[in-house]
Amino acid sequence: RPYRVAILGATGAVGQELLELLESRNFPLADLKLLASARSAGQKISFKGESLAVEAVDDKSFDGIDIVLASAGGSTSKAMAPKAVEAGAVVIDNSSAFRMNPEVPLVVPEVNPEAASEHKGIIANPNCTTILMAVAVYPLHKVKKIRRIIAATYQSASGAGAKAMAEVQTQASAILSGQQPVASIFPYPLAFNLFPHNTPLNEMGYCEEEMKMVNETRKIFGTQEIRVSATCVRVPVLRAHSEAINLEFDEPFDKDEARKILSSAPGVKLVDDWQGNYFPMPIDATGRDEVLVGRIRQDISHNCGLELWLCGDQIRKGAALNAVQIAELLVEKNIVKPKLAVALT
Ligand code: A2P
Ligand code: 11C
Repeated sequence: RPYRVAILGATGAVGQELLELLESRNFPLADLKLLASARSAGQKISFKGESLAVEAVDDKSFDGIDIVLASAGGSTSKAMAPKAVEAGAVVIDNSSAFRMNPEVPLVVPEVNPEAASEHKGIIANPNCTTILMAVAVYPLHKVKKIRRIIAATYQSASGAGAKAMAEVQTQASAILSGQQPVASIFPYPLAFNLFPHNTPLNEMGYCEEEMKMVNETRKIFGTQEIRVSATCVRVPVLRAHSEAINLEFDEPFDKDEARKILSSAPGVKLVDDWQGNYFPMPIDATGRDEVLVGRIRQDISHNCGLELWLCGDQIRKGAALNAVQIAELLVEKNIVKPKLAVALT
């Protein structure tokens, strides 16, 4: 049956992509409600040739809604998701608010679709860097167990939202016309620069983004055994993240076997042209659904090691597409309503 869907954060970078995906993937919609902050109330957004007005979210916004796709930040999700669940909706939440809650499935449909069946009203969409890495490395982990992952990320401005994307463009124009770049969303100018991800650091010196890659990967893969260490860096790219990934397996993993596995892995596109020296680039990943993977090579420093490089659209597979795929999974398995009638509050 068609579903009544609300997008919370409809005016944001991810919200806009959610609209595009619901339309292009022909999601079975009975009704679409666009929610954001009071700042955007009344703003018109076109969807399937119709002009829809954005509404300011409040406690009553979710009456009659079946599915909420939320991407309006952690504090908004914390405040609003329980209200939506009380109103009978399932919330697919793109924020970090509920990801590590043991009652909340954390789902990448190519990796752990079965986890969605356990939902009690909220399903969390993982962090973008984690999603992109999981899609690329899980097909290898299924064949031979990964013992350790060392990742370095090159993250686009879009991870910090639509205003951050605009800021880096304004900074670039300022620099090119001989003016000083101004940073307000980011702590430093990003145009013609890069800096370590600016989320808070823990006592070990890892930032939140790095710890998300550690903890979320373990939850999605269903094992605490995998050791993960990451260095996350923001780079002046608009909307696709890149990651250099070193994998250590329990036993040697031949690069040609890895390439073969990844050439038919769901959600992956192999871009591994050694003759042409052509490998994934953010410019090619932009606007694409697949995670581009290449430079698959034996690690010369470890006989059980493999190296790979990936790029993926942060707004699309890193956020909006993964959320819509989860919604499609719920529809396909007929589990939009939780199995237990116990709402998570
Ligand atoms: P608004 O445009 O009204 O501020 P992005 O990640 O691209 O910055 O987008 C964030 C999204 O979250 C926007 O749609 C924004 O709406 C929405 N948002 C931010 N704060 C709130 C809030 N307190 N209540 C509802 N929506 C919010
Ligand atoms: C970034 N990955 O690129 C972040 C954005 O936990 O969903 C998303 C943060 C999150 O800055």
